[in-house]
Amino acid sequence: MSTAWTNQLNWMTGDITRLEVDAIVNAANHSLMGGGGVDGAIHRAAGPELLEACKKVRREHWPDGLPDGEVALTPGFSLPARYVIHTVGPVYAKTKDKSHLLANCYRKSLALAADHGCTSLAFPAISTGIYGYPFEAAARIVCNVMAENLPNYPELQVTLCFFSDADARAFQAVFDEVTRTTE
Ligand code: AR6
Repeated sequence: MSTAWTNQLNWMTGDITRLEVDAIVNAANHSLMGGGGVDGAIHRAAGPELLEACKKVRREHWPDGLPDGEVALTPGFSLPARYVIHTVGPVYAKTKDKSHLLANCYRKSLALAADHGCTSLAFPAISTGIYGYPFEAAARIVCNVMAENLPNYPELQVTLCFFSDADARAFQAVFDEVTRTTE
């Protein structure tokens, strides 16, 4: 497998609401009405217009709520980012494999960003906070989605924005393992 995609992927520790990128991804919930974690931080930093834009998305496209693994785009309003891509990660369940839903969040966000001409996109660690997805399993999914999809978007640079150095280190370990075995 080609590893050229690794040049399109970076990661850092920090607050995603501060990033000057074309789009940031929000780990939202079905309602799109805001919440805790990164969702709350993004709504606070973007300002009240974001909630209004999310209400419009619900009315016009997803009256029953945004399903797991789906994506919706709004402007970023007061954020440095031009757009917010809202996605709903799966709630982790030991007895049910929801890895395809988490993969969909990443895959569909990449496609939507590219559709809107974005050349820089930042993701938080979707589902690994309140939704309880084990970090290492999620990191493996992220690596696989990036390896499979980034070659389709050669203009796109992706930043994974972790909230702690421990998460960034844990991702590094998974990334090293995945790229070692796919070289
Ligand atoms: N910048 C970057 N990462 C952050 C930030 C930030 N400002 N704040 C938190 N994180 P979570 P989920 C990290 O819980 O698991 C909300 O209530 C956090 O440390 O935000 O997908 C929604 O409305 C973790 O690593 O999202 C949903 O109801 C990662 O972001 C639910 O939480 C994701 O944690 C979604 O849960």
